[in-house]
Amino acid sequence: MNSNTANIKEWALDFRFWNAAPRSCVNLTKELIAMPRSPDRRRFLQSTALAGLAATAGCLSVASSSESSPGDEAATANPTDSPVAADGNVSSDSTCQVTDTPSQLTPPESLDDWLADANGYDGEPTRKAGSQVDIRVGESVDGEMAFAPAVIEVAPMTRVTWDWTGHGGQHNVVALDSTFDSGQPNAQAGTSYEYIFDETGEYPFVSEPDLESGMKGAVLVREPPSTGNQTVDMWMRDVENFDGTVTDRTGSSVVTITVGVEGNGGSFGFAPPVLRVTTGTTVNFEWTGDGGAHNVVFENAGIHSGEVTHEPGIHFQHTFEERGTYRYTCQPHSALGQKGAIIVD
Ligand SMILES: [Cu+2]
Repeated sequence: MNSNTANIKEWALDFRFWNAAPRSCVNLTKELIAMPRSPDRRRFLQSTALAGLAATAGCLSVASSSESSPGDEAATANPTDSPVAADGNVSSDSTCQVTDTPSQLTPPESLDDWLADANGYDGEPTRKAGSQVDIRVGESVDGEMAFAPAVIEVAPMTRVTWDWTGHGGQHNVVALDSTFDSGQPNAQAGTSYEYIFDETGEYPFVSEPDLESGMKGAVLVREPPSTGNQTVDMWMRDVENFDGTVTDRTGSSVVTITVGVEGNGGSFGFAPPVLRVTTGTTVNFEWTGDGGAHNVVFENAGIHSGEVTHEPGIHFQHTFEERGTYRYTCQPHSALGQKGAIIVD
């Protein structure tokens, strides 16, 4: 590690320390947050003057930029460059040097306990199946500022983008384990920060100015649900109302699949999403009437319900005489993840 990197690390430690310090340090904290504390911080400072910051992991872009220089320069900034010169040597100011105060930004022992008072979180992570997921920064929930959704579950290699609403003052996005850090708090609507999660794990994060008021959340990176049937797993990978369960109705002569249940960002789900039946079973597809007009189109067997419809009721049935793994979708909502599968044994 060269000395510049070491400096940056010290900055990072200093900032955590100061930010967690008592109220008497408020003014100093304000000075500090205008200074670099990590490579990302430096990147952010540079990017404030640039538009269209290149979209790489851990990049932040600011909507109000006035210049139109390409963002590549900032995105590829060498993190070992000398930190931006500080006007005052704040680390020599002793008013906040309470050396035993632990940083508040350390991963919690129990994530569930830590999330218990997260604004806008009901205890159930929101599973997001796409490769790109957005979180709003500064959503008013019961009068409190929240991330929305506060807690998401995603698969590895998902790109998560935090989008500032501009509401509720200054916010930032900082992982408790320092995995990601959007830089200094910002109140500008249209600001965004993104990070690509390539490893499974639990990543709690906060908005530092709102640390005490519950504006926090977590990204839970988990392998996608698996049934053990690879064809099904691949097909269902982007289906949010699928949790890996195969509903076993083998031996039933008639089974109903509901079309237009809650899921995939609206009433865009089939239920049960994955069904196991035996040959000779008739499957009825019953529309709820929710989520607009749906249809049912099978990928691999020339089976389909025909025209889309939004009317409640059973509009389609099929008797499966051949074994196989059948995949189907609703054409208008396929991209949203309205998909299902039937395993016929
Ligand atoms: Cu549909």
